[in-house]
Amino acid sequence: MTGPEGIRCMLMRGGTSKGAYFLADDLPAERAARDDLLLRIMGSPDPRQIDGLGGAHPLTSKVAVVSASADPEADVNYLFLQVGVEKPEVSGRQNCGNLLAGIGPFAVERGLLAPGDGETSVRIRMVNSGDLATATFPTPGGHVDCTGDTEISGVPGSAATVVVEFSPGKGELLPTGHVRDTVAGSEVTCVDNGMPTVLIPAESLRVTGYEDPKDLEANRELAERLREIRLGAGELMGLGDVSSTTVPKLTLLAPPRHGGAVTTRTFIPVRCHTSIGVLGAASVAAGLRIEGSVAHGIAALPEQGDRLRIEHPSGFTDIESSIDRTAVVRTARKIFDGTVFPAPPTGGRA
Ligand code: NQM
Repeated sequence: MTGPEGIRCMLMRGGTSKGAYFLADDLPAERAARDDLLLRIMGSPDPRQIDGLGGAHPLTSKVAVVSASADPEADVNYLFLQVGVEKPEVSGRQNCGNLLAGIGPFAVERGLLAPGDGETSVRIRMVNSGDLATATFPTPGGHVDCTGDTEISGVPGSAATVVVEFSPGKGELLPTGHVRDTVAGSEVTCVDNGMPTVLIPAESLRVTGYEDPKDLEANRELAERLREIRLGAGELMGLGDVSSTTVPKLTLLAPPRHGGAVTTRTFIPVRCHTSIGVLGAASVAAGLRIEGSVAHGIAALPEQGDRLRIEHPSGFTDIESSIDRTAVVRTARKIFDGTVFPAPPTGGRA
């Protein structure tokens, strides 16, 4: 079979998401050419992404671009790109803490840094925000081994632990300058601990916050209310016109039901997350701790310790969250490593 030239690519599950990982050197340096190529690799735009690697959902239409870092504070640079499913869009406006979990193993496998004998820590510059994270994972005998006993909600089975520690970000925790704002008639708290997020009491939108994501997605009235709130909050958060961007996210809050701190349903921003993003959870956790936020009267904060359990549709995410520290346990797994063949520039795409 003849066709276009292939590109070296690793498909990995990172946390509860899945994406195509590339070395920056294996992609075109010019942005328009790179984005066009990524759309053809992922099979976008097409609701089924039938002709590419994408899994027909924003959580499985993700790309990580990795390179060695010249920055003395980092080993590697990680650029996250969200590839539209139905729209021909590639956006670098947000981070992804789930794909972040695969960056260390990928970097070692590609020879960007030498593994430790036992475990390896990789300092990662998240290019999208400029913030730093450190990922630590087992490398028995100097090799990446994704197998292990750690289970995370939303992923069947178990895999090796990846501990991700975030350095304090440069952004404002309260981007509007207020603990609460009234936006499109709803009281919200806009918070950013790595992911711009609007916290909204579920009850104020006439839902319980315990619904199945599919039922929430099917609720047209809710979708319209969320759209109005997001547009207003985006302006107040200094993000400008957010009508076609992936941030801010919207998280509906309800009292916990399984011993955690809070129940969440997160819109990213149109589809409802089947669990919750990592930095999304970190932002929710920070919001719960802010005196006077809309989480007051909804969340149940533990009396001791930094760990907050964020409940979500497929279980929970535990976040270690204090003023100067955010950490989370994830897992990651190499699914394939090889050569991906993009659809030809004009062939087959809608
Ligand atoms: O918040 C989905 C995901 C994410 C982002 C999204 C993420 C994070 O679950 O750090 O991981 O909010 O678009 O992959």
